[in-house]
Order: sequence, then structure tokens, then C-alpha cells
Amino acid sequence: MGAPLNDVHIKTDAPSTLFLDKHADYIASYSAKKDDYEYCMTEYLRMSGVYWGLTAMDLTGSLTRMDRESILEFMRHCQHDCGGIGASQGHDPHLLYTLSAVQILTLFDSLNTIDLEKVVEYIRSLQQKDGSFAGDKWGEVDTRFSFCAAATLALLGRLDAISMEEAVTFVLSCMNFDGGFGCRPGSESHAGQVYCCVGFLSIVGRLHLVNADLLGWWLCERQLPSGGLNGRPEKLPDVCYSWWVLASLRMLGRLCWIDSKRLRAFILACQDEETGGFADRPGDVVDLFHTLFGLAGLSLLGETQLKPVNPVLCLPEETLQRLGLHLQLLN
Ligand code: BD7
Ligand code: ZN
Repeated sequence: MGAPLNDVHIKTDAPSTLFLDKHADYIASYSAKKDDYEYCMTEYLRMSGVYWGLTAMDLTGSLTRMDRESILEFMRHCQHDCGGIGASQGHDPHLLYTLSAVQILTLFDSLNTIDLEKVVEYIRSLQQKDGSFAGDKWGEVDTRFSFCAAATLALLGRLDAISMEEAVTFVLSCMNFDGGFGCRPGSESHAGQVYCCVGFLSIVGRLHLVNADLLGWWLCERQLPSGGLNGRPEKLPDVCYSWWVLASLRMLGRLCWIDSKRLRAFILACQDEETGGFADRPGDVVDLFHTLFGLAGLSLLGETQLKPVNPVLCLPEETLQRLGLHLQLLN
């Protein structure tokens, strides 16, 4: 019998231990190769790329290998007069990159190096009458942007700046019969969107409004025979979904519902032994995005070679402790 069409086969010689130093080398060399084809192709999401690389590096305990001053200098060129932050210099501001930027400043303990009052004003300007958030001035609404707004304001200690009851009502209106969440009312449940909505409710202290048993069950059903997790029914497993699903289960206090031994084996199999880094699936090409979410997933599974990661903001727990930030988790 062949492997099912929507799952992968893990070879017996696939990596089964964590190549910690290799990953730190991969991230360090990625940021050094600035004329690389891949580096150029990802300019439209650079700010997030910097966040993925720095957080992954910090989880391995090697953040000091990154050039703090040149990153802070890069960031000063990305804030616009409206207060919002773009992916790179000359790119339009967006809530996605505004959150990545504030996460980077938090890692570097340098929140005071940009105009924070203007950031708060930018986020406030994007809230709609129904409580939802547009991602930028063009106005597309999505529960991702509710998460970006709440996460950024929480890091800045300014959750008071938005209309909270309306924001909560909108996110709850995106809840489905299966306990999951979509990007707008009536949209199909998707693990990335579940993470954003559960994360939003954790930040604003309303996790009790989720049906944790029903949603926990839907999240567990994302695990396939290979041990990997997918983002919705019938899709292939992908390392980054280890993060979106596992972090959601952790917030709901149901992490133990997953087969963590098989998931760990799947994530480890996605490492590239030669180059370092993680790919979406075993044997694919590695990237910074899957490297962060692979490491963060392993951290949630209790990997002792990595720093503990916070399931809501995907930053090291020690960084959030320093800020004195409290995020709700269910037991
Ligand atoms: C997700 C979707 C978006 O359209 C925009 C932003 C996000 C979240 C964002 C993030 O994690 N920031 O830290 N994700 C991305 O920036 C990725 C970048 C990427 C592009 C191409 C290949 C790998 C990564 N984006 C924009 C995505 O759409 C990824 C694409 C992907 C990853 N693995 C397979 N495909 N998908 C993704 O992040 O899905 C998780 C998710 C979906 C909806 C909401 C929140 C998370
Ligand atoms: Zn992925």
C-alpha cells in the first residue's frame, strides 16, 4: 500500500536529533548574503524575515551573533509619518510588519528607539465600526489583523487605545460550528486563523469564551499518520502548522492531546543536515520562516536545548517576563 496522498513518508535515515549549532549558522549566514536571489525575492516581507531570524536565533541562545545596531538602523527607515511600519524602506505600512517591528524592538529591549505614540495612533486608525481591523489603508479586514493590533498594543502596554468590546465581538463572530475560526464571519476554519483568534482572546483575557474541548478536538485532528500537522482537513502536513496548532492547544491547556513523540520526530525530520534550517516537509528547501516555527514548536514540546517560547507572541518567555506582560492560558 502506498502512502496516503495527503501525507508524507518519513525515511528511516531522516534526522532524529536537533542540529542546534547548524541552525544558528544558517540564520547568521542568511543575513550576511544580501545579494542572494532569495534574499532579494523576499524584500516585500523583510521586517517579518528579520523577526523570524532573530527569534529563532534567540531561542538557540545566540542572539548576540546578530548585528543589533544595523537592524535598528534599518527599522528607523521603515516607519512612515502615519506611524505604521513597512516591510522595507519605501514599502507601504501594514499591521503585519508593524507587529514584526515591535517584536524585534522587544527582543532588543529597544522599544524607545521609534515613535511609539504614532504606532498606537496608526493601529487605532485601522479599527472599523464593527470592531474589526483593516491591515492597512486599503481596508482588507481579517482576524489576522485583530491579532496584530492586540499583540502590538500589548507589547506597548497600550491595550486601552482601542474599542475592546467591539473588537472581541468581531473575533467571536468568526467562530464556526466546529469550534474553529476563519478570517471573516462565515469563513472556513483554518489553523493559522485559529491561532490568531485564540491568541487575540488570550491577550485580552477572554479565553473562557472559546469552546476549548470542541476546538481542542479539531486541532488534534490536524495530526496525520506521519506525526506532522496540517492547517485544515485534506492538506499536507507542514512544519509551520506544528506552531499554529501546538501554540493554540497550549493556550487552551490541551497540549497533551497531541502525540508529541511523533510530532517531534516529524519536525526533526524537516531539518537539513548539510545547510542547517528547517523546511516545510522532509527533503524540501529550508527557509527562515519554517526554521523559526520548527524551533518554536520543539520548544513548546519541551526541548531542553532551546529557550522556552511564549505560545501567544512567539517570543522567548524570558523576554516577556522582563516586560512584566501577562497573557492568559487555560489549564
Ligand atoms: C499569514 C498569511 C498572510 O497572508 C500574511 C501573514 C501571515 C502570517 C505570517 C507570519 O507568520 N508572520 O510571522 N506569515 C507569513 O508571513 C508567510 C510568509 C511565507 C510566504 C511564503 C512561504 C513561506 C512563508 N505567509 C505570507 C504565508 O502566507 C504563509 C505561506 C506558507 C507557509 N507554509 C506554507 N505556506 N502561510 C502562513 O503563514 O500560514 C499561517 C497563517 C495563516 C493565516 C493566519 C495566520 C497564520
Ligand atoms: Zn509552512
